[in-house]
Amino acid sequence: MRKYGLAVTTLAVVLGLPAPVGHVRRASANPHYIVSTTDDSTYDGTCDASHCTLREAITLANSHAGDDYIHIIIPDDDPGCDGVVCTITLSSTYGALPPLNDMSGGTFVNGTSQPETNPDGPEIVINGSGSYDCFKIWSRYNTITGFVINECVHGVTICDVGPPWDPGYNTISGNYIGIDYEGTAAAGNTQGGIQIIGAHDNTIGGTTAQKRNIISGNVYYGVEIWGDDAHHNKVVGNYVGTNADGTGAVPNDWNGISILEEAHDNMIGGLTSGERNVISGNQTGIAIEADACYNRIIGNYIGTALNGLDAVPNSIGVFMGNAAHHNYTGGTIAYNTNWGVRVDGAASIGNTITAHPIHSNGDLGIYLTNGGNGGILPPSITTPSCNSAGGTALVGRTIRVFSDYDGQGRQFHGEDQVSGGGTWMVTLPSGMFTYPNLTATATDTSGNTSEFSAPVRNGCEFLWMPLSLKRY
Ligand SMILES: [Ca+2]
Ligand SMILES: [Ca+2]
Repeated sequence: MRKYGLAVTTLAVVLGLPAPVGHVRRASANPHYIVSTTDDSTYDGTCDASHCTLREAITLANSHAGDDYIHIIIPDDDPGCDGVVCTITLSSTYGALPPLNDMSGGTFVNGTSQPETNPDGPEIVINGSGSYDCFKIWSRYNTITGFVINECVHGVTICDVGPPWDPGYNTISGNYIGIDYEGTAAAGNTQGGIQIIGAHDNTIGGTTAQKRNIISGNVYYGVEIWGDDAHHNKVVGNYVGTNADGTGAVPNDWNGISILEEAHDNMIGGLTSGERNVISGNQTGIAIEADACYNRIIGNYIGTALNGLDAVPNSIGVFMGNAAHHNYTGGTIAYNTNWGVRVDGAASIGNTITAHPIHSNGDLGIYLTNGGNGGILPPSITTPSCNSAGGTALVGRTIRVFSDYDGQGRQFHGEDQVSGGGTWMVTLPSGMFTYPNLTATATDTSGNTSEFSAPVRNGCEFLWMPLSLKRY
């Protein structure tokens, strides 16, 4: 898989040249530390040709001002290597790895420098023995890529610990976090996969397959974004809760992604297919809670496999509760065993849901409860036909019309804003509705979106049935 740049990187190391990242830098100013052993129990504080542990390399990169590169090139006769992967088990003598904390420059921690031996994933396993945090970041512009990160307490923690540190602009990409090196079975971190606490502008994943993280099998959550200084983080292009093929569940036992405690303006997914996360197989796919606001969930597959078609259910697709407000949910939400989207609580308001398709969820596609989204009522479709739907609603509301086999939103057909006369109408430019039932949602000017309306037949079953049957 992600052997991008390996040959160049390895050559660069041999020649003492800078790694192929960033702009050209003087090698002498930006040392490469080459980790050469899996044994974390010996620490002499130096990295040389005879001995360099990951712990030593991180410590030296921190103390050296400016950017640094840590490559992993462990001989295959190292006792920690089995011919497929090399496992660095954190020592009980030293515990958690030291945080990356050099505010004068970022550190690029590169597991992809290890020669290819594992056809199913990264070659270097970091194992926290179930007792220790593994990677920790307190500073800026760091990258962690190309690792299997298993059985830590937290796999990766990006944490604001206060001045002089300010964590931001870090990248976590191309890792297996909480799942084994074959990408098929849980080897969970005992609290969670990636934790972003009070940190901003970090990127989890990327838009290419090489940058995809598989974040699955963690005991509580896959990714947690926490605190009012946690903003403008992006989670893009990852598989969260599935195997490495994106075809089956390897659940994060609680939430795939948690956004909470006033975290705001974070982006899960994006408008391009490369930014899409597959968030499936978890207890709850995405949970936004505790005053988290202005977060955007766009373009993801939530409850489906990589192909967007097969079911890999979460229990709940998206949960917004406990005063989660003014968040936005789009994308595909299907096959979740309970609700597609649940908005819960009287202070959970202004949450706009334009997601489609939403279909085949076990309970309602959109469920408002305990005053969520102000309990805004869906519109009634009073004039259904083969190619149009209309009705009445409060002036200013935006009505979105869908068709479905059931009462959700398998196909989006268009929207209209309720006119001064209190009426709305969506008319297809051509053809007729895709599925026999019509539903609609209403969104008010404060951003609250309703449940789906009770489904009504589209009024052209006589025409629709024969056309539909031709497909089977
Ligand atoms: Ca050493
Ligand atoms: Ca440094």
